[in-house]
Amino acid sequence: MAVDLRAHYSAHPEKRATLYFLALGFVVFVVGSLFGPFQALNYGGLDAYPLLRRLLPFLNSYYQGLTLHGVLNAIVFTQLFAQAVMVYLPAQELGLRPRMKAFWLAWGMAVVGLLTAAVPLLADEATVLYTFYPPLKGHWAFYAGAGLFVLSSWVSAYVALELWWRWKRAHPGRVTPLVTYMAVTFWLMWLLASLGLVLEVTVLLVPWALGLIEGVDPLLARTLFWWTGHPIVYFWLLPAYTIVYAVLPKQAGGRLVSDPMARIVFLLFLLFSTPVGFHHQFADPGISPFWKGVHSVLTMAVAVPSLITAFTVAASLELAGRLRGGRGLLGWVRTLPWREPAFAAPVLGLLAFIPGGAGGIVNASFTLNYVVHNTAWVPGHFHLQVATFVTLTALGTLFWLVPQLTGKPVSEGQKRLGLTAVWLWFGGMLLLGLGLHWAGLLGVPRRSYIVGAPPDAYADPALTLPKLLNAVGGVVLLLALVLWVGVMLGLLLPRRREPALLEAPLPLAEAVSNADGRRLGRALDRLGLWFALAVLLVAIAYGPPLARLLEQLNPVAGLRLW
Ligand code: HAS
Ligand code: CU1
Repeated sequence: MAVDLRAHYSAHPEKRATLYFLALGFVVFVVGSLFGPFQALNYGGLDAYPLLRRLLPFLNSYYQGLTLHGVLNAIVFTQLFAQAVMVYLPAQELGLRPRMKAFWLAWGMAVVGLLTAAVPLLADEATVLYTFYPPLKGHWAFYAGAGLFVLSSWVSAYVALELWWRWKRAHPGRVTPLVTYMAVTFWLMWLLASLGLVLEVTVLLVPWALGLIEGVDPLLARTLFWWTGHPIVYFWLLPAYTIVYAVLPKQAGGRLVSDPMARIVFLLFLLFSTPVGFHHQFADPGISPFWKGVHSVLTMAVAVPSLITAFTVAASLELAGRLRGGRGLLGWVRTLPWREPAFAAPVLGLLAFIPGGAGGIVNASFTLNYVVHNTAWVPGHFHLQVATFVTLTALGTLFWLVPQLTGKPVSEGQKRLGLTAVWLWFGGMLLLGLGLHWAGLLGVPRRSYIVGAPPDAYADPALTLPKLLNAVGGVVLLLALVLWVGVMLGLLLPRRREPALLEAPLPLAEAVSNADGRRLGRALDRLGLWFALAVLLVAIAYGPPLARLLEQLNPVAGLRLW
């Protein structure tokens, strides 16, 4: 049967906008990921960068590629995915049409911001890595573009919050539905969290890069950066958590064991995500150890919602496995739908998230941090977190979301190939994660073109195995990426569409215990109050140390090291 796509999209304009965010996000993901294997080979002791330079003649150095990799994969891809799902999911759940002008405005700002930042990045005028620490000084267009890109997320926040306000007005006294609750806490968290970065870029970096002010205080800039730089990891994480709470139990054939527990988790992220940034600055002078200690303790608090998630999601999966007939201590694991990439991808990601999270606790421990800080251990940590769990969940999501947005069916062959790509990605990241952690413990620094060092610098025989793991991991990941692109083209290029897919409802799991109609549910729903508390915590954790930094400013002129 022919599908009148135009009519469908005019009834559901949010689907087209969501598709635009996803499409841009995944193109960026693929481009950014191409640099990764070459960096892994560097950490494998092999210099493959000249080869990459032959393919991409604009590339002047390892660090230019590394900047592109970090900016595109960590900042751009993750935000675009969040802007797609954290608006689309609540809109579908509530059955409301988002304010489409604002939805498109967010997309337009993201595109213009991305293009503006891309020009200096490609021209090697902003090789400042994705943390752009002063005194490294890039072209103003990079900072302005990045700032505009981040500001587009504020427009997405408005679109999601407006949906919620509209629903609340129409349903006085009702408790917010779960996915919308997750989206609202997520966007509130991000509004508070992103303030540091927006201030850093607009007040310090853009005027400085334009020559309007002569210097910038590096410590102040770093502090504002990490105000956002830690919670940004939860900005990447929570869309994936939303999916593993709200959708995964359904795909597993079961139910979410506790809806109130899921709400508590998101509320804890709203409260504790931001006042913790000093755990990235333990080694920075000029911040009192007292405040570093406070942030270290609060970091332990923000690990709690992930520990609760481990319990709740595993229990939901066990329930599903037992409903499918699984018996015994672990028999239920086997009965889960491992052949479905939409299921396998996030679950494999969750498995990698366990060692990644344990490493995070090590990082957050004030004293242990000195052992691992600025070593390859740190990229090992975040490749398990964002590059494995978050990315695999995003890849898995496409298998049910793209058919719903486009009407295009996923064939059995595509599922099999997709599953292979997912396993390769998981395996490659485990090898790389292990190799980088291990090399880091042996003192290999992060962000270093180690193959360019003097020959005996990294010749310690103890490094042989971790180097091998990194190199093999990189090659496996390149294979996974190529296969993944093939699967996606195979899914998107054919013109066949099935109307039933377009009409399919969101695959949302029911919960065993609910929040609606309960006192706890109503208390958790008082989000204005909880947001005020979150602001207060940030004011306490950042107020005095920032006041101190502002009292003793030490502006320095910029450097160009590339
Ligand atoms: Fe981190 C550095 C501490 C989580 C990302 N982190 C980074 C950087 C990035 C990053 C990008 O305290 C580098 C920044 C830079 O360039 O300098 N991190 C933590 C802590 C957590 C944590 C305490 N990080 C993340 C997440 C990220 C991320 C999530 C991305 C998405 N991190 C740090 C610290 C540093 C740091 C320091 C600075 C290091 C330095 O010196 O520079 C916690 O949130 C982690 C809690 C997680 C857990 C795991 C729970 C397990 C779950 C899975 C359960 C499994 C199931 C499967 C259900 C406690 C939820 C069952 C399966 C069946 C088959 C049944
Ligand atoms: Cu952090």
